[in-house]
Amino acid sequence: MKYLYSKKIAILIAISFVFILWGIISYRSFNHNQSPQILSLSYRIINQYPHSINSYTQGLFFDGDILYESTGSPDYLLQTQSVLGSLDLKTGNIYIKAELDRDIYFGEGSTILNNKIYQLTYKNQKGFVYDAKTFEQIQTFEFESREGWGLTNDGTNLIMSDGTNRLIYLSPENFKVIKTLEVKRGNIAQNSLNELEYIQGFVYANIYQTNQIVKINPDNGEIIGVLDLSDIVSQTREKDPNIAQLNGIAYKASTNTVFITGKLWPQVYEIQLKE
Ligand SMILES: [Ca+2]
Repeated sequence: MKYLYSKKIAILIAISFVFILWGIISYRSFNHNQSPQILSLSYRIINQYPHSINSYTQGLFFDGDILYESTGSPDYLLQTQSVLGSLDLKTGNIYIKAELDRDIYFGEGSTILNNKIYQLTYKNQKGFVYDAKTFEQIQTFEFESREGWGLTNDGTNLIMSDGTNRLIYLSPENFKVIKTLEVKRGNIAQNSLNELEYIQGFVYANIYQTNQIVKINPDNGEIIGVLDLSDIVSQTREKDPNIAQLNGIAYKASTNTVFITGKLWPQVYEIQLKE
């Protein structure tokens, strides 16, 4: 009798154990399903244009239908300049509107907001503001990040990257930090956010040293889509083995297309995004 009683308890414990285990597994899978789904974004190439192989691209944006680029100037690449200029997509020439002294500054990301063009520098913790019509330098500003990388805007604030997983929103008037967004891929911090573009309510960012552009939800920093441009990168490398990283996204509103290029690339690609 006593033996039978112990056996019943053992069975009861075993059943409870199974239920607890089932509960844990269900809970974990439920939590897993709660993390955002990351879509693979697809695209098609609409057009290709020439681009100067001396342009070490750090910023790319449209003012109306005119494409602008800002470039950097690594010491070991003597042919490079830190300039801001418009691109002639027929020839690949860059018409220089402003140039920084490369002995002092390394030009980084740029963007246009309310008729002013803003440009970051890499390690001087300093940015420049130009009149978008005359390209006269009208102001300089300082920022807290140790390094300046990409720059875009959401129509109200400047949004900069600094090589970490942070997007920093700055007031275009007094350059105070409005908010900081921690960008995550699933639960993991996404570092090396580089050139940026704000497209229809989302922030797109090149990830340095990769062939990926990520689509970020600006409400919570979650990556919700990944655009893998490995095919475009290898196609470009076949044309010119000396190209450096993919870096440069510019949205052309009039055609709803996106222009993509990279450092020292011989080509600019016009692509259409599909989900
Ligand atoms: Ca851009």
